[in-house]
Amino acid sequence: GIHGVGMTRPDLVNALRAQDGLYAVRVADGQGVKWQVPGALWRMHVAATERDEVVQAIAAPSTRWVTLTVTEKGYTPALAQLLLEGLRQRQQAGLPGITLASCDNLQGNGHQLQALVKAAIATPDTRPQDANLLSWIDTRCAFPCSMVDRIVPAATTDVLAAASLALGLRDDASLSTEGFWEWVIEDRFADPADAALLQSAGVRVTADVHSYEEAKLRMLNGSHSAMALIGAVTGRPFIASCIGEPHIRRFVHRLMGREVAPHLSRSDWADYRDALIARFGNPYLKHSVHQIATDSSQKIPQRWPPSVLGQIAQGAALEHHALAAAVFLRYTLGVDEHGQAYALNDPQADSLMAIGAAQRSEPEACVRALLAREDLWGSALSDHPAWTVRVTHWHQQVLQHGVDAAIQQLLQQEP
Ligand code: CS2
Repeated sequence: GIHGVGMTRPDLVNALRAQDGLYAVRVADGQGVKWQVPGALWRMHVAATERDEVVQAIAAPSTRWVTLTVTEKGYTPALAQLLLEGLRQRQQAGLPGITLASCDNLQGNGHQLQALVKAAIATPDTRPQDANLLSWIDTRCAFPCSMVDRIVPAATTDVLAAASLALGLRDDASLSTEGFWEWVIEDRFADPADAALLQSAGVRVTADVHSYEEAKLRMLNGSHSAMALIGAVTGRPFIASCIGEPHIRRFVHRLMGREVAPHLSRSDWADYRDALIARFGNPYLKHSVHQIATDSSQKIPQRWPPSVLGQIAQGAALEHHALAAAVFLRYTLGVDEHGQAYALNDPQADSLMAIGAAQRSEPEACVRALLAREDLWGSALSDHPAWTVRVTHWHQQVLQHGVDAAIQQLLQQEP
């Protein structure tokens, strides 16, 4: 069973408790539509208000794994302290170690989680007995890297209505997803026997998660972020509405094939790209562009700069990413091309909007200010002259002619 933990908001946990942890999942794509009711969730708590229960759950003798899906910005010292408290109790009770598996879209997510937890021990107020805790974690616990891939948009009222129709009862926690799923995880577990268990359920257990991670982050998530920003600025509400436009589909196809694929270690990238384009077009997934544009400042660093740097190293064109970065700057205006206002939902919203505010009167200075941000682009790419020139060019086109015309121009310029 799964003991589900919401980090802050009680609404989902409350809805699930009222339904005994049961909820409907619509699995729908070109292959058909089916409903499932997973029954694995048996307890639910909110970490912010029920901390003791969460710590006790981590420390419970029956607990074998903690998986984390807390989004890019969720890897905070507070998360580390929460995990650490549970781990400390396990150690003191003489219990076995556990596997802590990050499932977030971060490169080397297991390494990042492990570093975060260990850094939380090595603080100035470290208790002397925590020296043992550190070595207990190193020897008994495991932090495998993993790549999880399944598109699961936030539920819409459409999905809730379809669920109540299919089930014949109200379900406030139903979800819609695609048939495709892929979980690749590093063969590094507190209990080595878990490898065979996962494999028997269709999970790929391997020593090399890296090549799957980088392909997914740069191809799927990189395209997602580009389309999300394009959709937000042009007023197209869903990923499927973006990929349904021939010029955007060609743009995304070329972004992946020309600028991302050359730097991947995964060799079956062409099949992967084509499968992604089909998944993006799934008409059942009303995947909001504003949902994906949320926290862009936390997502872009994993998704775009590695490909751009790869292109720069080879002296190759980076036009598609430069146009996407230009659209990101345009997005910070908070109003689409039809005059419709939208909110930037991002921990960096204030600083991004401050950078972008004057872009109509001082476009070049605004591009430079955005591209100077090391937290977004990394030290190697921020302020890079060739990149700055191309983003400045596409930003001018976007402001003068609009995003669609800029994309068309890019497609013609390099057939
Ligand atoms: C999306 C991902 O919201 C986002 O940033 O790019 O949640 C994406 O849908 C998943 O990674 C698909 O596996």
